[in-house]
Amino acid sequence: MPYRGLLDRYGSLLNLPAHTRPVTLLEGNTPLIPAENLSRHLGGGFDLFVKFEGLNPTGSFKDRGMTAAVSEALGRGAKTVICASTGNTAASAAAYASRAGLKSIVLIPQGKVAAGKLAGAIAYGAQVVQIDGSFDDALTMVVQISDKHPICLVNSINPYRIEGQKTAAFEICDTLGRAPDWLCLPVGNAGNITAYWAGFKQYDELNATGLPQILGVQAAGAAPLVLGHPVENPETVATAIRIGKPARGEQALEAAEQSKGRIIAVSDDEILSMQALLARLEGIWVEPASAAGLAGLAHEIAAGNFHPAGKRITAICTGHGLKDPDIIIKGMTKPQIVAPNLAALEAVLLV
Ligand code: AN7
Repeated sequence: MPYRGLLDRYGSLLNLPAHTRPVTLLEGNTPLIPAENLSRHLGGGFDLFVKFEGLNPTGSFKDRGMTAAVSEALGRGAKTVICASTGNTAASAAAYASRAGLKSIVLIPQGKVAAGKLAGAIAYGAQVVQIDGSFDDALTMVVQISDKHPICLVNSINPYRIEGQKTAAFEICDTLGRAPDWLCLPVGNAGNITAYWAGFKQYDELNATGLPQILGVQAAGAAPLVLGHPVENPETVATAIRIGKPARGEQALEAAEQSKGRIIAVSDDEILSMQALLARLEGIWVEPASAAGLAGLAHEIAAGNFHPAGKRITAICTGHGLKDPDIIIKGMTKPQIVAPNLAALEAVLLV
């Protein structure tokens, strides 16, 4: 059977209204990549898999929820969708809206969106509005305007986004034959952790696949769920999760508690070190936020808070490294320039 996208494959398990009209870019079906080199580097003795969500059509996991939310909006007769975004939601909303023939409007925090995301939103034809404020300000504004005008909100407050994102948990269980022992993932606005937990619970009820313990990871400068209060001016190199008031914060805490997991914070240095390690040891290049789940795992192992022996661990890498080229370019030494002849090349390579 050819692959026809997530609503085709898992639609019967998703709580979507009958009027839903599928809009798909054949999202999902992402690889669960064994990461033996990284597992060994972290001490070994456990199975580590990376669910590489950066391989979705617009380069992030947001496409799972967006196929559901835009399909519902189209079926309902919506003409315009809107979202606030740190970048990935914007690009995804813009792509799916265009495919559905809808207009998209995206609000982004000024100057804090990675180049590949902003370029994507523009390429897919969104009306992009920069807010002189944070993601949290932008989210408040899109909630207000969609309450007042016939514009469909496609942030993860929209329940169909969560329905679509549950499919990642289904895929992991289908591939492994059961849920992993631990699931590690970054947490920003907390839609994804909410969706994974709902998805694993649903699959366990249907197929007895078991439940993972969930390790949610925030950036230390944007860690409201660890601190226990909103963060007024969140700051982190991982701009995707530069969020101070997560819309689904309560549900994230519930997922951590019910799964006997936890939510922790890691520093920007830990995030960037893990981004580099994953690329160099495994050939998997992810954007900084996407390395947070693995950075959290490394942090917990190093601190002795977590004993991975014999465990099966899955880390969710939410977005592709190509989304944020600047973070690499800023830190690199400029490649050498060599005269266009063999002797010059030998002189630099064979010293
Ligand atoms: C790569 O695009 O919030 O906890 O507006 O882009 O479900 O918010 C992005 C979030 C993790 C956090 N990794 O997921 C947006 C946005 C990447 C992300 C998250 C985001 P949630």
